[in-house]
Amino acid sequence: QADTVPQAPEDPLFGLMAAYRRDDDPKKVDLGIGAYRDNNAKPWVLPVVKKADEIIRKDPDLNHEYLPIAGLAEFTSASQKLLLGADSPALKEKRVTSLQTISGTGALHLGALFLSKFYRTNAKRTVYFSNPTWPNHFQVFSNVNLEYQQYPYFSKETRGLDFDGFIKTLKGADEGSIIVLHACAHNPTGVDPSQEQWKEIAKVMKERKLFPFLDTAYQGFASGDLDRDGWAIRHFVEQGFELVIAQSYAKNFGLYGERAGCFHFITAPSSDAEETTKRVASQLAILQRSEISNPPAYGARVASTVLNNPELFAQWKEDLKTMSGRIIDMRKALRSKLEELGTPGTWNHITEQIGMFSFTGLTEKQVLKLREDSHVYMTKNGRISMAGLNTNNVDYFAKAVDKALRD
Ligand code: PLP
Ligand code: TYF
Repeated sequence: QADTVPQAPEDPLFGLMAAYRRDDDPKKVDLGIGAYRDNNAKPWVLPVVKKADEIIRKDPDLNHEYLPIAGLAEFTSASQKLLLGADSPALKEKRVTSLQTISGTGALHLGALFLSKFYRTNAKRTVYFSNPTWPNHFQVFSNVNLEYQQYPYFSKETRGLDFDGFIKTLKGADEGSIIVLHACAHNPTGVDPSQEQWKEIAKVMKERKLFPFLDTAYQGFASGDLDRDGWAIRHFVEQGFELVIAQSYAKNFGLYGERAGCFHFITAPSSDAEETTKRVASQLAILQRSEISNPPAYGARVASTVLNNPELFAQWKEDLKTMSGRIIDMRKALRSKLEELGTPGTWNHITEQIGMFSFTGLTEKQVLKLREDSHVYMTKNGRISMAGLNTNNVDYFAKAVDKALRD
């Protein structure tokens, strides 16, 4: 029977990582995967995570029992506060239900699965993604048979936001369409709407009765400020939408492989909102039970230990500043080196874009040339992970780009 199974293509990002590992040139540069690296190009365990780990290990009552279906309660409630603010009316009015998930991907999946089963507002239940978006969005939503379209997002001319195209598509979308929004530090472009633009996006979505599906994988990583990076989410919640949020702690805690994340459903304000939220929670628990029974404990314990301890929380903010600060320094260094070399084109977008990634504007041909000639690895769409740059390789990379653009 299995001889009818067609060969699937390799995941492009993981394929790129494998090609990097096979390259034995000492000058090679990895700008592929979106994972933080320190100035020596090494993975970085956050000092606050090390501290939390020690605290967890010292606990004489630590055991390896199953967590509840919805996960570690201290973790999900701290996650709500981190996203929405401790005094959020949505929390006071018991309009929020949250489940611990297999990182952000698991939260996206649980949300998509829930909507595929219960979302009735729009018969077609079309999902809209930004163009471009994180490629996994397509697979996660297609897997539960939701159809997707895309809204314009990135302008090739300005290398910034195509705000007019974005708004025009929202205005033309069928009522009830699901709109996936990157809450901050858009992957892959590094381009976010301004607060004024977010207000307009929310206004149009409200008018057109569109459903926000917020994906937040970089809170604290974009600006180094948790509240600032959480602004768009809080704005949508304040507007009284019914909405969902997929939250990942992979990047902001460096807990990639531990799969710590959370899914949140927020009911719109109404007299029976609390009851509605309870019914939603009961269905989410059944979906979670059938898929993973209960989520993994370690990553959630680490995050929860930090989120619930004021001293550790303060240290976490410092660690976030270390990561986001180093990335901002690398943006400045790359831009100034390219400008110093007089590399063809303009390079202001390197410092204007934010978060883990920059969309350089390099073409696929130039990307492949950089790989061939200079052993620099980046995705074919011209995205670089800023975290792969450091004081030892940024000049080398700038010169390699300069060469690729002149040949
Ligand atoms: N959403 C976006 C836009 C991302 O960039 C990522 C990570 O790269 C995720 C979600 C979730 O990743 P994870 O499942 O590792 O938390
Ligand atoms: O855009 C990126 O670089 C990410 C990396 O579970 C990634 O796709 C890899 C694994 C994963 C989530 C994100």
